[in-house]
Amino acid sequence: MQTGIVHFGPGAFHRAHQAAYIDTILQSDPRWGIAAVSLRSPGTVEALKAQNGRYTLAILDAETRFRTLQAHNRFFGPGESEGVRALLRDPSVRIVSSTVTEKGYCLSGDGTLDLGHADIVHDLATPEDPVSIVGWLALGLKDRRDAGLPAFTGLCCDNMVSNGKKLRAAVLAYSERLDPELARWIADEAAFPDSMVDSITPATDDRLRALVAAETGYDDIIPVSREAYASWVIEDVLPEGSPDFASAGVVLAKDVGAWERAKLRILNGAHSSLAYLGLLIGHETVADAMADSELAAFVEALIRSDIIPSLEPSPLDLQAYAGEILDRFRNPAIGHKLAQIAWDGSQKLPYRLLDTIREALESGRSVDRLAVPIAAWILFVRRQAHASAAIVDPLAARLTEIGAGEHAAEDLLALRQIFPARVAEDSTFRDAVLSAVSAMRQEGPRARLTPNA
Ligand code: CS2
Repeated sequence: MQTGIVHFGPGAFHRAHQAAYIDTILQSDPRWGIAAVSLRSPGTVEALKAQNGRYTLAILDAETRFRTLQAHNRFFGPGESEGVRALLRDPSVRIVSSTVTEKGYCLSGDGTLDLGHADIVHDLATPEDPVSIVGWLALGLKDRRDAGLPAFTGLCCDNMVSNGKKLRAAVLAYSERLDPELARWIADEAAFPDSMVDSITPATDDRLRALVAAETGYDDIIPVSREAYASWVIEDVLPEGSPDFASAGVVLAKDVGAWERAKLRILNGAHSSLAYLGLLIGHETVADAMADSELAAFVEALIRSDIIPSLEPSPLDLQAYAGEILDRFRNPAIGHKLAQIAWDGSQKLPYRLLDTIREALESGRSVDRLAVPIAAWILFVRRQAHASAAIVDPLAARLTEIGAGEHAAEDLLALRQIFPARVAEDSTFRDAVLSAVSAMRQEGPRARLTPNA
C-alpha cells in the first residue's frame, strides 16, 4: 500500500466514514493509503500505529456487522511535523483531507478566516511551523509550488455549508498575508471541493470495546461504530489522478449545495434540537429522545413545516429524506449520546438552525417553533453554568460567564460570533426566543412542544 492521502483529524468520524470508503478503493488500487495526522493529541494516532492501522468498524443497526478496516499506513503525532511536511511534498499525495470539527478552521461568525484567532496569529508569525489546518495547507502548497510540483487537493469533510469554498477562502486569505504570489498560485492550481458527509457515528466508549472484543475476538483499543447508512457527495472538481471515489459509492456532483443544506438543516438541525431539548427533559440518547412522542412530534413538525420550506425548491425529495432521517434517529442499537451532539453549540447553531431562521424571517414565515431549540440551547448553557458543569465549546469561558449572569438570554443573543445581527436584532425572532425562554423557565422544557401551548 502506498500513501496518497494525508488526513488531519483521524477521529471516530473519519475512521468510520471516509476511511471505510477508502478501504474499499484500496481493494483495487493500492495507491490511496491514508497518513493519519494528529499533531495535538497523541491518543488515536499512537493506538492506530500500535495496531498497524487495523481497527474494527461496528455497524450497529437492524443488524450488527463488523468490518475490519486497514486504510491507514502512516501515522504522525505530536512532535512529528517534519515528517508531515515531507509527506505533503511527496507527489504521490494527491488529497489532503480534514475532519477537525467546525472550530478547527478558525473562521469568524461570517464564515471567513478569523485573522485574530490565536492559531492563525501563531501561524502567520511562524509559517514554517503551523498549528492550524489552514497554516498546514498553505505550507504544503507553498512547498509544492517551490518544488515545481502540482498542487494537492484540499478536501474538507466537516459539517459546514460550502465547506470547500470556506476552506479555500481561508487558505487564500492566510496566504495573501504571507505571499500574494502564493495566494494566486493556490487560487489557480489547487482544488477545494465542497463535500457533504453523512453517517451517524457515536464516540467510542468501553461498551463498544467490550462488544468488539466479545464478537470478533480482537482486543481493539480504537474500534469505531456507526449506523448502516453512509453517504458522501463530493463536488466534481477533482483533478485527474485523484482516487476513483465513485467506485466506492461516493457521489460526484456539480453542485453539492442542495445536499449540504438539506443535510445540515434537516439532520443536524434536528439533532441539535433533540440534544438541547432532550437534555433539559432528562433524556440520554437520540433514540430515547425519539421515544418521547411529544418531543419526536415536535421535531418532526419542525422539520416538515419550518425547515423544509427553507430548502425549497430543491432537486431532492425532502419529505422522503426527512422520513429516512427520523427513522435513522430511532435506531436503538447505536446509543448516540445527546451530550455529544450538544458540544460546540456556538459553532453548530449557525449552520444548523440560524440559516433556516434567517431565511424564514426574510420570507415572512413564522419563527415561533424554530425559536424553541434556540431557547433550549440558552437554557442548557444557563443550566450548565449554574451547576458549574462543563460546557464543551470553544467559547466555553464566555458562555459560562454569561450563563451564570442575570440576563443570560439577552447576553447570549448579543454574541455576534454566533448570532448574526440580522437575526439577533430582528424583533420577531428576539421576542419568540425570549418568550420561549420564559415559558420554559416557568413551566418546564416541554412548555413549547405542543402547538398553541
Ligand atoms: C451530530 C453529527 O455530533 C453532532 O453534532 O449532529 O455528528 C451527526 O451525527 C453527523 O453529522 C451525521 O452525519
